[in-house]
Amino acid sequence: MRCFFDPRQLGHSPAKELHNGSFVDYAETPARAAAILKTIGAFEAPDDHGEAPILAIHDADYVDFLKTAPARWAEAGRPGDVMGYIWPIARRRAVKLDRIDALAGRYSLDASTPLTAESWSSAYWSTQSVLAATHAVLAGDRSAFALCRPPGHHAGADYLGGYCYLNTAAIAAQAALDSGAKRVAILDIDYHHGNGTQDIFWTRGDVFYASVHADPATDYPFFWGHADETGEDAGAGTTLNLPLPQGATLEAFRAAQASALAAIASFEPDLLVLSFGADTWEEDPISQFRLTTGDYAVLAREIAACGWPTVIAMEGGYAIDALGANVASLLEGFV
Ligand code: SP5
Ligand code: ZN
Repeated sequence: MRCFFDPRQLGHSPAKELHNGSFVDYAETPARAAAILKTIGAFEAPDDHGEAPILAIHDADYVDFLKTAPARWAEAGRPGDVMGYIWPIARRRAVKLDRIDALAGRYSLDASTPLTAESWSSAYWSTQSVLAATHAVLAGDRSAFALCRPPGHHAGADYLGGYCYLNTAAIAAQAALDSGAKRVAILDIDYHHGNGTQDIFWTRGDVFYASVHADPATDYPFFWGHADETGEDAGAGTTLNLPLPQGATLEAFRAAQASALAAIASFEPDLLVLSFGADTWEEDPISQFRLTTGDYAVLAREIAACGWPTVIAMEGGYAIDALGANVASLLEGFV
């Protein structure tokens, strides 16, 4: 299977995130990607498809914020990485904002996703990696893997969050549609619900979003991923959320994934984007499922058996010592 990654994806390395009332070391580190690179070995650098596929999903003013916020933060005399501290909850409206703190709140979901001077470049090349994988699959490969880092599924059209800045899975799905696919499905098996991906395609009937994840009653992102969220307007019925309780093992995960695959089969997609997080692993430091390394090959074989051309986009997974083996197990199940 062709695997894509650009070394510029390593530059982004925020220092701290706000977690349960304290600033703690940022969990989404360059060492994650390095561990996967070391185990998988051969990666290709992606071609540059430019900003158009990004702007097909993300608002231009948000993209401008990602590029310019670190310099504006420094100009305002702030130390460290860009982080919001106020969010527009009540009576949101399109006020013209200039202050960096207002912008940081306007364009973010949480205080655990800082921006550094390298973030734009790393997020940009993360999307180029998923676009390269998408074009490999559109050209006839059965599957391709993009080592997306930073990850993407918590980022919406105009907001960052959950260690995500640009929604790689959504950008891949849209690129496939723009290259002639009629319907695309996204299966999200990261531990966390992909609120950004769901939000982006909420009212669209040409993209089916199915997610197996930790129940948002107990886990981030709390406000999205509940079973009664099924989409609206043209997207009514094209969102499927399958939350599982903490402690879930392969048996429960596999049954939920089978439900997702059956729903996707009824949708008859031309292409599948798999948002893959290895944070479902039994000893992940921030998550509470109990999948083993071998379980990823089992799950992958069941996805591959459906026969859809598949773009695999890396999302979370924070147990660095096991990350390479967990990704290798998933990829083995596909070939
Ligand atoms: C892509 C992805 O998996 N994002 C997950 C974001 C979850 N954020 C909430 C949990 C944060 C836990 N942070 C602990 C840091 C310890 N160094
Ligand atoms: Zn996750």
